[in-house]
Amino acid sequence: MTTDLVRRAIPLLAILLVSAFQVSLQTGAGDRVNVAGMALIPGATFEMGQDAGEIPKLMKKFGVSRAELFQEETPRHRVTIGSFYIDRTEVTNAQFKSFVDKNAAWQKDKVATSFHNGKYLQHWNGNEYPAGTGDRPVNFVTWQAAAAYCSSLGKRLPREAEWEYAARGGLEGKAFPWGDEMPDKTRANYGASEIEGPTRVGSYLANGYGLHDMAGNVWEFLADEWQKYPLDSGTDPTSLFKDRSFLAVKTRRALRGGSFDGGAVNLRVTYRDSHMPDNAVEHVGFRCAMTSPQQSEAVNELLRIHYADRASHFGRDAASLVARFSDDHTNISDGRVSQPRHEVFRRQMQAYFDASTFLEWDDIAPPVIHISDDASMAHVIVQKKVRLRARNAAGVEEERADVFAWLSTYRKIGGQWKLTTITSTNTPEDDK
Ligand SMILES: [Ca+2]
Repeated sequence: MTTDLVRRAIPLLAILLVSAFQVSLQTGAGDRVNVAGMALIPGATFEMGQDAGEIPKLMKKFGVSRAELFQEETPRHRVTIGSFYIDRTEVTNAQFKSFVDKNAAWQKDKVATSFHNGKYLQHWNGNEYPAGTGDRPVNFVTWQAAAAYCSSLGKRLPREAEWEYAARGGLEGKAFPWGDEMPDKTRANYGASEIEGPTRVGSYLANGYGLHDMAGNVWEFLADEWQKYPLDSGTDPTSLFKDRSFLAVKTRRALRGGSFDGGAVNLRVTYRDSHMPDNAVEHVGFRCAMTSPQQSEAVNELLRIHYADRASHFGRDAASLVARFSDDHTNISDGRVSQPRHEVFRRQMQAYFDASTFLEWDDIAPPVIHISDDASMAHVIVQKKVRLRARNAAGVEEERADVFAWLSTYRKIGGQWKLTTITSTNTPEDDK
């Protein structure tokens, strides 16, 4: 099987698995938050923004004469984010209506004048959106109304770094959520699509994380104050949502993603803009995000295990590796099933490590981690390329490269994550 085939097969497998899990979870406060319609994005360290050196090329590519248009995206810098949930689509008119029906303070005729520019829900008739637009993104909303909506569901607005990482959909260094190909009207609702208004959410293909309209349809309000890069990590803007202090926000807020009204250049995952928080306009809406401390910690622990496993390979440390396996773990390797006892397995692994020198372990994509409802079970999917030097059957040392696809099942046993099943397929690189 080629690497490409492995790449295509894994997301399918992931979709099948995730559907087996419940879609609600416990927040720290004990309230159940509905995560239906959200995607779980694993925490990561990534390169945010754009190199200043690329600007002349970008100006030419997008036919832009003003370099300032790209200035706010620079410098490119490393950012680390924790795992989080994010809505798969923009919040719709129908969803926003159920919010204002329950929260009178945010109804069009009751909202405080200090919270909007006079255009809040201007296209609505009282608490009714225009007929036939229930599945379109809500627009003419303010940042505060967006924050209040998310807060009412135990969620919050996404951070700018989270949004950019999520928009990339697992791709590295690409311009758009789908890659580097230029936009056209089949990919996103933007100016050249000539729709001239918001369209049904999810009308265009999702990116690698299952997120729709991260390019176009409506711009999306984010939690962060508008700042030059790098963003100040001292104040976490998501803390605003815990005590509803978002109501006191008066400063400009970041926007992302472009809209039905904008150019191809705005659809780039790094492109930045900002509005005042009370600025309700036609081309801006939002989506929500959420951090679950329990699930977040589980994802982080499993990622730590992943990197510790990697270190065990390079350090020839079979004892540490095997300690992370449950006593009765099952190993399915290229279709062969075994249940090696702990000590036997440790000796096998140590012999393999002693005979090998690991030169490279490169994750082809970030590990995909799915956590069960109560954070007691998890699936971890890993694709990696491994290059090592080892003796062959004839006793001659040779270098080989393999591509592995791993599906591991973990259970929390005695407070520790233990690997219970590992299914792996191994494709020598030469077979490609
Ligand atoms: Ca959008």
